[in-house]
Amino acid sequence: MLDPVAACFHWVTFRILGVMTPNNFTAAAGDIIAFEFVTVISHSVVQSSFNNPCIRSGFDSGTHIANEGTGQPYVFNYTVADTSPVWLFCDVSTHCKEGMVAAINPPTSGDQTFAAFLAKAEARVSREPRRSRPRTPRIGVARLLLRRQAHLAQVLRRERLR
Ligand SMILES: [Cu+2]
Repeated sequence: MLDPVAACFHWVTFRILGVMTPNNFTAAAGDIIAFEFVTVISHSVVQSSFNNPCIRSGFDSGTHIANEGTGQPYVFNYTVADTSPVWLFCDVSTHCKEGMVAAINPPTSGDQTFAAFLAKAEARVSREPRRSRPRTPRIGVARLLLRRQAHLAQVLRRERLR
């Protein structure tokens, strides 16, 4: 939990491995959430909805990395309007369905908790059928070269027999 005395300013840091830290917390109207982009891997913070965790339906920070050259974090500030839940995700690549979501003021009970939101985001992965590729025998380059040599030798032998 964040210190309620310092609750007018929240820092949310993006980590490389798909997590916003913290990813679920309470904030009061007027509080500023500073989303801190500290990695060389792009992330974003985009508002979504509980029912569609990975679909934009509100503000969008744009895609950011740490400031180039200085390595200092790029900071995107968001001011909390009221205490109703704000659902968030990163819209870069597959980060959302890998669990890169967050919520400001999510209900702590009922069916719209942060855990339910996270499960919904990640469920998008399991619902997508895994593409099963027909297995083609993989021939290493060395074996391929050996085969080619054998073939050439055969051709030469045939030539000599003529
Ligand atoms: Cu991301």
